[in-house]
Amino acid sequence: MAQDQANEPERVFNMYKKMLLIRAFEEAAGENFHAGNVRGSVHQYIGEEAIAVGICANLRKEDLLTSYHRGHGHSIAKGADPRAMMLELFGRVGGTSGGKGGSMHIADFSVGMLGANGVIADGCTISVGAAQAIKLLKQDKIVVNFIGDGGINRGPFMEALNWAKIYNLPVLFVCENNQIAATTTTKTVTAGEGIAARAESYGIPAITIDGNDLLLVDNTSARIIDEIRSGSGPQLIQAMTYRLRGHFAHDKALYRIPGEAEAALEFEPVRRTESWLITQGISEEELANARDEAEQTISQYVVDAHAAPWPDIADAFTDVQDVGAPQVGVNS
Ligand SMILES: Cc1ncc(C[n+]2csc(CCOP(=O)(O)OP(=O)(O)O)c2C)c(N)n1
Repeated sequence: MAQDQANEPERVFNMYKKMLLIRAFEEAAGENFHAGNVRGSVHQYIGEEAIAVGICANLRKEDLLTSYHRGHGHSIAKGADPRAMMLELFGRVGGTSGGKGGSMHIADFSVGMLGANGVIADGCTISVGAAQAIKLLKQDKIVVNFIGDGGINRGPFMEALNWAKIYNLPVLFVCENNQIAATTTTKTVTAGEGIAARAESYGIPAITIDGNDLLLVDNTSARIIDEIRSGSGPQLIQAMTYRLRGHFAHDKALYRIPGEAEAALEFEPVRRTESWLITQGISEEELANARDEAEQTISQYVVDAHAAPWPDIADAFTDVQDVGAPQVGVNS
């Protein structure tokens, strides 16, 4: 793994614990989707955790974040409460959006998480709007937009790059390249030289890194985020990774090349970080304790989610735009 200034074992151990929390959350989300406790869809971030954790370790609470449909890890890494997130997945009172948003719409403005988004690439334009506001208000903060590799082929990505560059906005685009868009190998549907080249064609500096190398993600984003804070304008990181599960929880990923997922286990970020921590004197027992703690914490949140009340039917009509539709079922 890459080593640089910020890689004190204690800092990395804390990031590792955050990755474990995300992984335990995602395992529980998948299990509860299959058990029928979580409705809608669940896109697990398993295997990609180092990107969210490494990037967000370099953000301040007031910095802003937008995400896409695979957004649980980004929310947790930015500081959203995973208990409230679990209640949200279960559709219960106490969820991050009162149980109305579900898995693909986790938002927590109190930590700068502006929202996950089920519409591919739409987080890009939201991030640029937020960055424009920061600039107009002369605020000292930045925006990070996480996007998948499939998202770069939609128009909003191109609009966002153009606008961000023209106005020299403080935004970092992070493309998490897990190489598959749903069931399609992304490079077979992407014209040109790829993601970094596309950003560079707008005059935006772009770098491609191994997104499963937590220390490298941490060090690279520390430098780039610092540059953006100092007025460099937008930049892009392409973080190469691999999703270890299907596109969504019920996808068995039969389109994969046989043996591919098994081979990818060797490079997945949790194990790699464990190997590095061991070289730094962290014991196997400490790692096992950290894993147990993450699993127990999330298990308790699942228990809490089962026990939490359902929203009142009348609440279905609050927090939404009032277009004068009849409120069927209310007061009847
Ligand atoms: C505008 C739009 N078109 C199509 C879809 C259907 N869709 C959901 S996920 C997905 C693939 C996304 O791939 P990528 O951005 O690489 O993210 P990943 O799922 O690989 O993390 C598609 C096409 C959508 N949600 N929004």
